[in-house]
Amino acid sequence: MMKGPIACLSVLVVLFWMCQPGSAIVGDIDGNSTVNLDDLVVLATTWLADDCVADSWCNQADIDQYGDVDFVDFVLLAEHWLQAEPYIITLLTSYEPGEP
Ligand SMILES: [Ca+2]
Ligand SMILES: [Ca+2]
Repeated sequence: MMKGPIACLSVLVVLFWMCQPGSAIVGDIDGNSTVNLDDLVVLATTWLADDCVADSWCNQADIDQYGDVDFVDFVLLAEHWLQAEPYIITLLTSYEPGEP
C-alpha cells in the first residue's frame, strides 16, 4: 500500500485527470471513455458537414476541429478504434453524488 507523498501525488494526478473536460482519447466523440461504434455513428450522421464551429464541432465529430467532418476525422477515429480509458478513470469520472 502506498503511503506518504507518493500516495498524495497519485491522488492529485487522478483529481487533475477528473477535472479535464471530455475524454482524453482522440476519437471518443460521445465522451464515454471508449472509441467504438457509437462514435462512428455520430461521425456518420454528420459526415461531410462543413459548418462545424467551436464548442459543438458538429457534435464533436469534427475531431481535428478544421470546420468539417471528413476522411481526416474518420482516420483519427480509426487510429484509436476500441481504445478505452482505464476502468478506474471511467469509474471516477462517471460518479454521480448520491450513488452508493
Ligand atoms: Ca465513445
Ligand atoms: Ca475535421
